[in-house]
Amino acid sequence: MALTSTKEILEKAHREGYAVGAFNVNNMEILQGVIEGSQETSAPVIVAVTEGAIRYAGFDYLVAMVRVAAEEASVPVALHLDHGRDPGVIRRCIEGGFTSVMIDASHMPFEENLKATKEVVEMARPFGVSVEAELGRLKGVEDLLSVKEREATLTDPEEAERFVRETGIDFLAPAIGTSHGAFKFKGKPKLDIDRLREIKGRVGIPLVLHGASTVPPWLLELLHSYGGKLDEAKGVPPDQLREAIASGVNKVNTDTDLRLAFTVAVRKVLQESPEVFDPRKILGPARDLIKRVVMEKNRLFGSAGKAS
Ligand code: TD3
Ligand code: ZN
Repeated sequence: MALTSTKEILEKAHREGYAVGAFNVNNMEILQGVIEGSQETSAPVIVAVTEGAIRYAGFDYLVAMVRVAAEEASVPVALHLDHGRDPGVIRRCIEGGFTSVMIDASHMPFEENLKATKEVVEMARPFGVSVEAELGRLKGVEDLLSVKEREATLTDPEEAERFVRETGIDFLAPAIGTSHGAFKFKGKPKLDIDRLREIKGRVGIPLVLHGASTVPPWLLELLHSYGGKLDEAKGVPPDQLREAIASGVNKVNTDTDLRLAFTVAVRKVLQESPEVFDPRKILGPARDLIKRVVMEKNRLFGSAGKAS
């Protein structure tokens, strides 16, 4: 089928109380793994590309690949710009067939974030493209904040309410304690679920969880067994992710876990079969392991079986 509206996919998830995976893709094998995993679990799926992915693969290449993927797929597929910052890129996505864009002005002061976000909503409306925005800041473990400073980076529910009302965005990404990458927590992982519930109650639209990779121990173990090195890596515990979904998250952004799967599979072939030099024998297993991880994710998110 053709690309499906992100809003349609997420409104259904919001109504029925589950989340849909937004998986980052940079090349054909990752995309195929994401689509195959979603088909196998009958799950709707959001294909996410960043400005970095567009620089890497090229805008037209990515859009063409995702369109073909959607045409061939038996499940709804949406195409989303993740963390849009460059107004030129955002405009190109809106005009070029994306079903949603994220404007990430979360690094700006509140009023400026609001203004920049509103402008993107106005730009996107005539094209029927939906808009995600971020309020609050995602911090990594390396940012070394005190408890009080950390608190200040999390989304204020009252501000969230005003932000959604005045911008007219379709989906909100609040900061509740996650961060991007493989090193999310120094001590015990802790998401601010109470804050999330309050935000959901006030805004009443689909919420997005960024930095939601779980960094599965089995993948880390494999990575280390094939010579990779990622000591102290820590993701969001699956139980807390489940709680976040039960409390109003409807889109779960996942990049790190796919990168880990890709790297584990490539390391395995290269280490176990030194005679291999056919790219298909190196990247095929990466596609297969991504498929397996995506299947596991869709079951955890509750999107499995929700394709129709
Ligand atoms: O927006 N994204 C994906 C892109 C971030 C840059 O890699 C996320 O929120 C994914 O977070 P995670 O936990 O997979 O790093
Ligand atoms: Zn993100």
